[in-house]
Amino acid sequence: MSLRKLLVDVHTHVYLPRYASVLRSRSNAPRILTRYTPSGQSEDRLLILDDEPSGGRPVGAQYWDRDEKLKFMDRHGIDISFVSSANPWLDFLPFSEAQTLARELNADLESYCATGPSVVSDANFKRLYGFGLLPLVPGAPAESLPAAVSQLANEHPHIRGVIIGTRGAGLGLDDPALEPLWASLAETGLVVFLHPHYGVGAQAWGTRENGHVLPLALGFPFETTTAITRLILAGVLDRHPDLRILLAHSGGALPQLSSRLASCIDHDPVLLGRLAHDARWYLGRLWFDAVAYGAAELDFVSEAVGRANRYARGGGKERKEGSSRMLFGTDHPFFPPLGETEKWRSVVENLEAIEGVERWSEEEKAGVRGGNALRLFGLLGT
Ligand code: 5CU
Repeated sequence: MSLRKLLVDVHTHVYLPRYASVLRSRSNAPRILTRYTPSGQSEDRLLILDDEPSGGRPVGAQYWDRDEKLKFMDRHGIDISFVSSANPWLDFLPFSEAQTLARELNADLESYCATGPSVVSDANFKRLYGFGLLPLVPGAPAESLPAAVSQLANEHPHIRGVIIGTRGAGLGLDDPALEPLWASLAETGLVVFLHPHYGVGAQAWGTRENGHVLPLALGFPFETTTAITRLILAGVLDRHPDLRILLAHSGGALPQLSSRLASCIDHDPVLLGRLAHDARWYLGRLWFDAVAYGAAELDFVSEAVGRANRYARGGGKERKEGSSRMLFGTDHPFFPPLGETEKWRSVVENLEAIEGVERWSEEEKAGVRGGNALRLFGLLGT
Protein backbone atom coordinates (compact mmCIF):
# COMPACT_ATOMS: atom_id res chain seq x y z
CA MET A 1 0.00 0.00 0.00
CA SER A 2 1.26 3.50 -0.79
CA LEU A 3 2.34 5.29 2.37
CA ARG A 4 0.03 8.13 1.39
CA LYS A 5 -2.97 5.81 1.92
CA LEU A 6 -2.12 4.85 5.50
CA LEU A 7 -4.45 5.68 8.36
CA VAL A 8 -2.49 7.65 10.95
CA ASP A 9 -3.80 8.59 14.40
CA VAL A 10 -2.18 11.73 15.83
CA HIS A 11 -4.40 12.02 18.91
CA THR A 12 -4.15 8.85 20.97
CA HIS A 13 -3.12 8.67 24.59
CA VAL A 14 -1.39 6.45 27.07
CA TYR A 15 -0.65 6.41 30.77
CA LEU A 16 2.64 4.56 30.68
CA PRO A 17 2.98 1.99 33.53
CA ARG A 18 5.43 4.25 35.38
CA TYR A 19 2.95 7.14 35.25
CA ALA A 20 0.03 4.92 36.25
CA SER A 21 2.04 3.90 39.35
CA VAL A 22 2.43 7.56 40.27
CA LEU A 23 -1.34 8.06 39.91
CA ARG A 24 -1.97 4.98 42.08
CA SER A 25 0.31 6.31 44.82
CA ARG A 26 -1.70 9.51 45.24
CA SER A 27 -4.54 10.22 47.65
CA ASN A 28 -5.98 13.18 45.77
CA ALA A 29 -6.66 13.91 42.09
CA PRO A 30 -5.12 13.19 39.71
CA ARG A 31 -5.21 9.62 40.88
CA ILE A 32 -6.21 6.05 40.18
CA LEU A 33 -8.07 4.42 43.03
CA THR A 34 -9.28 0.88 43.51
CA ARG A 35 -12.78 0.44 44.83
CA TYR A 36 -14.86 -2.61 45.59
CA THR A 37 -18.31 -3.33 44.27
CA PRO A 38 -20.99 -4.72 46.64
CA SER A 39 -20.19 -8.21 45.29
CA GLY A 40 -16.54 -7.78 46.33
CA GLN A 41 -15.14 -7.22 42.81
CA SER A 42 -12.36 -4.65 42.60
CA GLU A 43 -12.35 -1.97 39.94
CA ASP A 44 -9.89 0.82 39.16
CA ARG A 45 -11.25 4.33 38.72
CA LEU A 46 -9.56 7.32 37.13
CA LEU A 47 -10.02 10.72 38.75
CA ILE A 48 -8.22 13.42 36.83
CA LEU A 49 -10.53 16.33 36.11
CA ASP A 50 -11.14 19.18 38.53
CA ASP A 51 -14.36 18.46 40.40
CA GLU A 52 -14.49 15.06 38.69
CA PRO A 53 -18.16 14.09 38.45
CA SER A 54 -19.62 10.65 39.22
CA GLY A 55 -16.67 9.18 41.14
CA GLY A 56 -14.40 9.15 38.09
CA ARG A 57 -14.39 6.60 35.30
CA PRO A 58 -13.23 3.03 34.80
CA VAL A 59 -9.59 2.73 33.82
CA GLY A 60 -7.71 -0.38 32.76
CA ALA A 61 -5.18 -2.00 30.47
CA GLN A 62 -6.30 0.02 27.45
CA TYR A 63 -4.59 3.01 29.12
CA TRP A 64 -1.16 1.42 29.64
CA ASP A 65 -0.76 -1.86 27.79
CA ARG A 66 0.86 -1.54 24.38
CA ASP A 67 -0.82 -4.71 23.12
CA GLU A 68 -4.19 -3.14 23.88
CA LYS A 69 -3.21 -0.05 21.85
CA LEU A 70 -2.16 -2.25 18.94
CA LYS A 71 -5.37 -4.29 19.16
CA PHE A 72 -7.38 -1.09 19.05
CA MET A 73 -5.37 0.08 16.04
CA ASP A 74 -5.90 -3.22 14.23
CA ARG A 75 -9.60 -3.22 14.96
CA HIS A 76 -9.98 0.22 13.39
CA GLY A 77 -7.52 -0.18 10.52
CA ILE A 78 -5.05 2.33 12.01
CA ASP A 79 -1.57 1.79 10.59
CA ILE A 80 0.46 4.28 12.65
CA SER A 81 -0.21 6.08 15.94
CA PHE A 82 1.57 9.09 17.39
CA VAL A 83 1.03 8.31 21.04
CA SER A 84 1.02 10.99 23.75
CA SER A 85 0.75 10.89 27.54
CA ALA A 86 -2.73 11.81 28.63
CA ASN A 87 -3.47 14.81 30.83
CA PRO A 88 -2.60 16.14 33.34
CA TRP A 89 0.95 15.11 32.42
CA LEU A 90 3.40 16.31 35.10
CA ASP A 91 1.52 19.47 36.02
CA PHE A 92 0.90 18.43 39.63
CA LEU A 93 4.54 17.73 40.48
CA PRO A 94 7.27 20.04 41.76
CA PHE A 95 9.86 20.84 39.09
CA SER A 96 12.62 18.52 40.31
CA GLU A 97 10.28 15.51 40.36
CA ALA A 98 8.78 16.50 37.01
CA GLN A 99 12.24 16.74 35.48
CA THR A 100 13.23 13.25 36.61
CA LEU A 101 9.91 11.68 35.67
CA ALA A 102 9.88 13.40 32.25
CA ARG A 103 13.28 11.87 31.47
CA GLU A 104 12.18 8.43 32.60
CA LEU A 105 8.85 8.56 30.79
CA ASN A 106 10.47 9.78 27.57
CA ALA A 107 12.88 6.82 27.68
CA ASP A 108 9.89 4.52 28.36
CA LEU A 109 8.00 5.99 25.42
CA GLU A 110 10.98 5.66 23.09
CA SER A 111 11.21 2.00 23.99
CA TYR A 112 7.39 1.55 23.68
CA CYS A 113 7.68 2.80 20.08
CA ALA A 114 11.06 1.41 19.03
CA THR A 115 10.44 -2.15 20.22
CA GLY A 116 6.94 -2.23 18.71
CA PRO A 117 6.01 -3.64 15.31
CA SER A 118 6.72 -2.08 11.92
CA VAL A 119 4.19 -1.12 9.28
CA VAL A 120 3.39 -4.25 7.24
CA SER A 121 3.72 -2.56 3.85
CA ASP A 122 7.00 -0.81 4.68
CA ALA A 123 9.31 -2.10 7.38
CA ASN A 124 11.17 1.22 7.43
CA PHE A 125 8.29 2.66 9.41
CA LYS A 126 7.22 1.75 12.91
CA ARG A 127 3.56 1.55 13.88
CA LEU A 128 4.17 3.65 16.98
CA TYR A 129 5.78 7.06 17.35
CA GLY A 130 5.41 9.45 20.23
CA PHE A 131 5.04 12.89 21.71
CA GLY A 132 7.36 13.32 24.69
CA LEU A 133 6.95 15.26 27.91
CA LEU A 134 8.75 18.37 29.14
CA PRO A 135 9.03 19.37 32.80
CA LEU A 136 6.87 22.38 31.94
CA VAL A 137 5.21 22.70 35.33
CA PRO A 138 4.37 25.66 37.55
CA GLY A 139 7.62 27.18 38.75
CA ALA A 140 9.82 25.44 36.16
CA PRO A 141 12.95 27.52 35.55
CA ALA A 142 12.48 28.52 31.92
CA GLU A 143 16.22 28.41 31.20
CA SER A 144 16.21 24.65 31.89
CA LEU A 145 13.66 23.84 29.18
CA PRO A 146 15.78 24.11 26.00
CA ALA A 147 18.10 21.39 27.33
CA ALA A 148 15.10 19.11 27.87
CA VAL A 149 13.95 19.83 24.30
CA SER A 150 17.41 19.06 22.86
CA GLN A 151 17.65 15.85 24.82
CA LEU A 152 14.31 14.69 23.45
CA ALA A 153 15.21 15.56 19.89
CA ASN A 154 18.71 14.07 20.04
CA GLU A 155 18.19 10.91 22.05
CA HIS A 156 14.76 9.66 21.07
CA PRO A 157 14.33 9.12 17.34
CA HIS A 158 10.76 7.83 17.63
CA ILE A 159 9.62 10.86 19.60
CA ARG A 160 8.54 13.41 17.02
CA GLY A 161 6.95 16.06 19.19
CA VAL A 162 5.97 17.15 22.69
CA ILE A 163 2.55 17.31 24.29
CA ILE A 164 1.96 20.38 26.45
CA GLY A 165 -0.92 21.74 28.48
CA THR A 166 -2.13 25.30 28.57
CA ARG A 167 -0.49 26.63 31.73
CA GLY A 168 3.17 26.74 30.74
CA ALA A 169 5.37 27.39 33.75
CA GLY A 170 2.34 28.66 35.65
CA LEU A 171 1.62 31.91 33.83
CA GLY A 172 0.22 30.56 30.56
CA LEU A 173 1.69 30.32 27.09
CA ASP A 174 2.13 34.08 26.67
CA ASP A 175 4.69 34.16 29.48
CA PRO A 176 7.76 36.02 28.12
CA ALA A 177 9.97 33.63 30.10
CA LEU A 178 9.00 30.88 27.65
CA GLU A 179 10.80 32.51 24.71
CA PRO A 180 13.82 30.14 24.92
CA LEU A 181 11.42 27.19 24.96
CA TRP A 182 9.69 28.31 21.75
CA ALA A 183 13.05 29.02 20.13
CA SER A 184 14.37 25.55 20.95
CA LEU A 185 11.18 23.83 19.80
CA ALA A 186 11.27 25.76 16.53
CA GLU A 187 14.91 24.87 16.04
CA THR A 188 14.45 21.13 16.59
CA GLY A 189 11.25 20.93 14.53
CA LEU A 190 9.49 18.90 17.24
CA VAL A 191 5.72 19.26 16.79
CA VAL A 192 4.02 20.86 19.80
CA PHE A 193 0.69 19.18 20.54
CA LEU A 194 -1.33 21.67 22.58
CA HIS A 195 -3.93 19.85 24.67
CA PRO A 196 -6.40 20.97 27.35
CA HIS A 197 -6.98 19.62 30.82
CA TYR A 198 -8.50 22.28 33.09
CA GLY A 199 -11.54 23.47 31.17
CA VAL A 200 -12.98 26.82 32.16
CA GLY A 201 -13.96 26.31 35.80
CA ALA A 202 -16.78 24.25 37.26
CA GLN A 203 -18.86 27.35 38.12
CA ALA A 204 -19.71 27.64 34.43
CA TRP A 205 -21.62 24.34 34.55
CA GLY A 206 -24.32 25.04 37.12
CA THR A 207 -25.65 22.47 39.56
CA ARG A 208 -27.54 20.01 37.34
CA GLU A 209 -25.80 16.63 36.94
CA ASN A 210 -24.59 16.34 33.35
CA GLY A 211 -21.77 13.84 33.82
CA HIS A 212 -18.61 14.77 31.93
CA VAL A 213 -20.43 16.36 29.01
CA LEU A 214 -19.95 20.07 29.70
CA PRO A 215 -16.28 20.04 30.75
CA LEU A 216 -15.30 17.75 27.87
CA ALA A 217 -17.48 19.12 25.06
CA LEU A 218 -17.12 22.80 25.93
CA GLY A 219 -14.54 23.38 28.67
CA PHE A 220 -11.70 21.50 26.98
CA PRO A 221 -11.99 23.19 23.56
CA PHE A 222 -12.46 26.63 25.08
CA GLU A 223 -9.37 26.19 27.24
CA THR A 224 -7.36 25.41 24.08
CA THR A 225 -8.89 28.41 22.32
CA THR A 226 -7.83 30.76 25.09
CA ALA A 227 -4.32 29.34 25.37
CA ILE A 228 -3.50 29.52 21.67
CA THR A 229 -5.06 32.98 21.36
CA ARG A 230 -2.85 34.29 24.17
CA LEU A 231 0.19 32.78 22.47
CA ILE A 232 -0.74 34.45 19.17
CA LEU A 233 -1.42 37.81 20.85
CA ALA A 234 2.00 37.63 22.52
CA GLY A 235 3.58 37.53 19.04
CA VAL A 236 5.08 34.06 19.55
CA LEU A 237 4.19 32.91 16.01
CA ASP A 238 5.67 36.13 14.58
CA ARG A 239 8.97 35.64 16.38
CA HIS A 240 9.18 31.88 15.75
CA PRO A 241 7.97 31.21 12.22
CA ASP A 242 9.29 27.64 12.33
CA LEU A 243 7.33 26.68 15.44
CA ARG A 244 4.87 23.90 14.56
CA ILE A 245 1.80 23.69 16.80
CA LEU A 246 -0.92 21.05 16.50
CA LEU A 247 -4.17 21.98 18.24
CA ALA A 248 -6.33 19.36 19.93
CA HIS A 249 -10.01 19.01 19.05
CA SER A 250 -9.73 20.93 15.78
CA GLY A 251 -8.52 24.06 17.51
CA GLY A 252 -11.54 24.41 19.77
CA ALA A 253 -13.41 27.60 18.88
CA LEU A 254 -10.48 29.45 17.33
CA PRO A 255 -11.51 28.96 13.67
CA GLN A 256 -15.09 30.03 14.47
CA LEU A 257 -13.99 33.08 16.46
CA SER A 258 -11.00 34.21 14.41
CA SER A 259 -12.77 37.05 12.57
CA ARG A 260 -14.25 38.32 15.82
CA LEU A 261 -10.79 38.14 17.34
CA ALA A 262 -9.39 40.10 14.39
CA SER A 263 -12.05 42.77 14.78
CA CYS A 264 -11.50 43.09 18.54
CA ILE A 265 -7.78 43.56 17.90
CA ASP A 266 -8.47 46.21 15.27
CA HIS A 267 -10.61 48.16 17.70
CA ASP A 268 -8.27 48.03 20.66
CA PRO A 269 -5.50 50.59 21.02
CA VAL A 270 -3.57 48.25 23.32
CA LEU A 271 -3.03 45.86 20.41
CA LEU A 272 -2.31 48.52 17.82
CA GLY A 273 0.73 47.51 15.74
CA ARG A 274 1.55 44.53 17.94
CA LEU A 275 1.01 41.66 15.50
CA ALA A 276 2.65 41.24 12.11
CA HIS A 277 -0.61 40.02 10.52
CA ASP A 278 -4.37 40.03 10.83
CA ALA A 279 -5.41 37.47 13.48
CA ARG A 280 -7.00 35.22 10.83
CA TRP A 281 -3.64 34.73 9.13
CA TYR A 282 -2.33 32.72 12.08
CA LEU A 283 -4.87 29.93 11.44
CA GLY A 284 -2.78 29.02 8.41
CA ARG A 285 0.30 28.67 10.60
CA LEU A 286 -1.26 25.97 12.79
CA TRP A 287 -2.24 22.32 12.44
CA PHE A 288 -5.58 20.93 13.63
CA ASP A 289 -6.52 17.42 14.58
CA ALA A 290 -9.72 16.20 12.92
CA VAL A 291 -11.27 15.12 16.22
CA ALA A 292 -14.50 17.06 15.66
CA TYR A 293 -16.97 14.17 15.01
CA GLY A 294 -18.79 15.98 12.17
CA ALA A 295 -18.24 16.77 8.49
CA ALA A 296 -19.68 20.29 8.77
CA GLU A 297 -17.16 21.19 11.46
CA LEU A 298 -14.20 19.77 9.52
CA ASP A 299 -15.36 21.60 6.39
CA PHE A 300 -15.63 24.84 8.35
CA VAL A 301 -12.15 24.54 9.85
CA SER A 302 -10.55 23.77 6.51
CA GLU A 303 -12.36 26.71 4.87
CA ALA A 304 -11.19 29.09 7.59
CA VAL A 305 -7.64 27.74 7.40
CA GLY A 306 -7.69 27.82 3.58
CA ARG A 307 -8.59 31.51 3.61
CA ALA A 308 -5.98 32.42 6.23
CA ASN A 309 -3.34 33.33 3.70
CA ARG A 310 -5.54 36.12 2.34
CA TYR A 311 -5.07 37.93 5.62
CA ALA A 312 -1.33 38.30 5.29
CA ARG A 313 -0.44 41.96 5.77
CA GLY A 314 0.05 43.30 2.27
CA GLY A 315 -2.92 41.14 1.12
CA GLY A 316 -3.70 39.57 -2.24
CA LYS A 317 -2.46 36.11 -1.34
CA GLU A 318 -3.88 32.90 -2.82
CA ARG A 319 -6.35 30.66 -1.03
CA LYS A 320 -4.73 27.38 0.07
CA GLU A 321 -6.00 23.86 0.75
CA GLY A 322 -6.99 24.12 4.41
CA SER A 323 -7.36 20.34 4.61
CA SER A 324 -3.58 19.96 4.34
CA ARG A 325 -3.36 21.23 7.94
CA MET A 326 -5.82 18.68 9.33
CA LEU A 327 -4.97 15.25 10.75
CA PHE A 328 -7.08 12.27 11.79
CA GLY A 329 -7.21 11.39 15.50
CA THR A 330 -9.21 9.18 17.86
CA ASP A 331 -8.62 10.38 21.46
CA HIS A 332 -8.28 6.68 22.44
CA PRO A 333 -8.63 5.36 25.15
CA PHE A 334 -11.05 8.13 26.04
CA PHE A 335 -14.58 7.98 24.60
CA PRO A 336 -15.03 4.19 24.77
CA PRO A 337 -18.47 2.92 23.68
CA LEU A 338 -21.01 2.54 26.48
CA GLY A 339 -21.89 -1.00 25.34
CA GLU A 340 -20.17 -3.83 23.47
CA THR A 341 -19.35 -2.89 19.85
CA GLU A 342 -16.73 -4.13 17.41
CA LYS A 343 -15.64 -0.60 16.45
CA TRP A 344 -15.73 2.46 18.64
CA ARG A 345 -18.43 4.90 17.65
CA SER A 346 -16.13 7.86 18.40
CA VAL A 347 -13.62 6.56 15.85
CA VAL A 348 -16.19 5.67 13.22
CA GLU A 349 -17.72 9.14 13.55
CA ASN A 350 -14.37 10.83 12.98
CA LEU A 351 -13.71 8.69 9.89
CA GLU A 352 -17.20 9.28 8.54
CA ALA A 353 -16.76 13.00 9.11
CA ILE A 354 -13.65 13.03 6.91
CA GLU A 355 -15.44 10.99 4.24
CA GLY A 356 -18.43 13.33 4.41
CA VAL A 357 -16.69 16.63 3.62
CA GLU A 358 -18.11 17.18 0.14
CA ARG A 359 -15.66 19.91 -0.79
CA TRP A 360 -12.62 17.67 -0.23
CA SER A 361 -11.20 15.67 -3.11
CA GLU A 362 -10.24 12.01 -2.55
CA GLU A 363 -6.64 13.14 -2.36
CA GLU A 364 -7.41 15.70 0.34
CA LYS A 365 -9.30 13.06 2.35
CA ALA A 366 -6.34 10.69 2.09
CA GLY A 367 -4.15 13.54 3.31
CA VAL A 368 -6.33 14.10 6.38
CA ARG A 369 -6.45 10.34 7.09
CA GLY A 370 -2.68 10.02 7.04
CA GLY A 371 -0.54 11.74 4.43
CA ASN A 372 -0.58 15.13 6.18
CA ALA A 373 0.62 13.54 9.42
CA LEU A 374 3.41 11.65 7.69
CA ARG A 375 4.61 14.89 6.16
CA LEU A 376 4.30 16.91 9.37
CA PHE A 377 6.27 14.35 11.35
CA GLY A 378 8.94 13.92 8.70
CA LEU A 379 8.08 10.37 7.64
CA LEU A 380 7.36 11.46 4.05
CA GLY A 381 9.08 14.16 2.05
CA THR A 382 7.38 17.57 2.29
O1 5CU B 1 -12.58 12.03 28.76
C1 5CU B 1 -11.65 12.69 29.25
O2 5CU B 1 -11.54 13.03 30.40
C2 5CU B 1 -10.58 13.07 28.36
C3 5CU B 1 -9.35 13.51 28.89
O3 5CU B 1 -9.18 13.68 30.06
N1 5CU B 1 -8.36 13.74 28.06
C4 5CU B 1 -8.54 13.58 26.76
O4 5CU B 1 -7.60 13.74 26.01
N2 5CU B 1 -9.72 13.23 26.27
C5 5CU B 1 -10.74 12.97 27.05
